[in-house]
Amino acid sequence: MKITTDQIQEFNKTLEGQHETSLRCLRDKLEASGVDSEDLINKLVDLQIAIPSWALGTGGTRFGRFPSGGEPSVLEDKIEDIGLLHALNRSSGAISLHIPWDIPKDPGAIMELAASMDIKFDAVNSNTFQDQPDQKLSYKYGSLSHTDAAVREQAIAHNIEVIRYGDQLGSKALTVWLADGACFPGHMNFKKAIENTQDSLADIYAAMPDDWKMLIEYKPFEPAFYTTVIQDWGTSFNLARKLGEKAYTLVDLGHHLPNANIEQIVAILIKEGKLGGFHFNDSKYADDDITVGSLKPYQLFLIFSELVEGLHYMDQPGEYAWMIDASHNVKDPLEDLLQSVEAIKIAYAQALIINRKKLWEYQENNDVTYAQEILQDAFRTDVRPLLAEARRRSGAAINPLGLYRKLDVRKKLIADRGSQSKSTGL
Ligand code: PSV
Ligand code: MN
Repeated sequence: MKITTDQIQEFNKTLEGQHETSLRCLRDKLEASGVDSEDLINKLVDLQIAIPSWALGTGGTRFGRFPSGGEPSVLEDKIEDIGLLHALNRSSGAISLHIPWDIPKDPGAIMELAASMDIKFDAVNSNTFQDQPDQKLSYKYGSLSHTDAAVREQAIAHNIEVIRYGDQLGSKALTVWLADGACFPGHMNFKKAIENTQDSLADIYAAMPDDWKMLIEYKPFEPAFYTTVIQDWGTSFNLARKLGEKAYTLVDLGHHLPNANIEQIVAILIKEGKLGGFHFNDSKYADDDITVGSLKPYQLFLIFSELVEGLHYMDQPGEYAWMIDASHNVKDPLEDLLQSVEAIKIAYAQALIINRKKLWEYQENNDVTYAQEILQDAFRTDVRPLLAEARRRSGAAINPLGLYRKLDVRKKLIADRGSQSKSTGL
């Protein structure tokens, strides 16, 4: 299924009057406080968020799964789904593949299909957390950290194979997330496990093309319940530091123990030049993988505030991988992804309107009250008309979710693919 320019324009016409009124009000308010709203709109047009190939189907837990139908079961259909998202918001112009869930059988044809929808290939993800049917050795007790060198070699070879796939598609980064860890105290020798991991990563690093990045994800627990080998940002940072300048830390918002100060982690990684990118999601308890910004929008805003602050701090601002990593248990995955992209862009726009100079002044003078005020003033500004304008100018829908519902996209996907079609992934 495709959404045409005519459908978008026709829909936008019905919303234009109301949109222009709210945009005018917001622009007046922002210009009065010295914000260049044109510049802001351009920045919003430019921000693209990668969609993971595994988030287009219904997620679930070990207790069950309740698919709503029309899921994309092959890579071509997944790209088609991202094409729909990108047509609706013009902000989802990248896909992140998980191998072997989504092996491109004919890379040339896949690239052509993606290019026809203006979609690029973001970081590729390896998978040594599951055993595949044709696999020789098991990852039951780990992969890159395993006690047995033969298992480590198999996991290294897999990661190198993933790089090769990504290279054929124009990806420039490998994301490594390890489920390696221990379920019970005593099982894992901490020092040996991290040493093995460091050595295995060095072999993978050596096989990366020069213009690639390695993004090392961390997570405190799950699926291992006692501990994970790369449990926190410090461990990831240390691995990346030792590997070299092409290795970075990847921050998945859901991979922190409760109440961790993620914005501070982000600031320190920026300062050290080791922030590689994000997996955006939201959570209340642990790795809940729910819609970005649905629970802690202020935290998301504070993270973006550090990112914008980083633009001033660095001589050369870093280029980060922006990706969603979520699971949709009871919502239509495409609707959830539209909401997530919107939440990310709202946080970004709010961070851009912070009066940075004043904030620095208040920080220097320890004016605690006004430092807080300046942040909250930006956070409490409804910036959605700016997002809508950025979309309108780039040929997207003023209200993507509204058009998605109006066109009855899910119903059409079910008619095309059937009510039982299942997506690969977790
Ligand atoms: C692990 O929880 C994780 O965040 C990693 O990024 C995986 O690759 C992804 O989720 C798989 O769903
Ligand atoms: Mn993740």
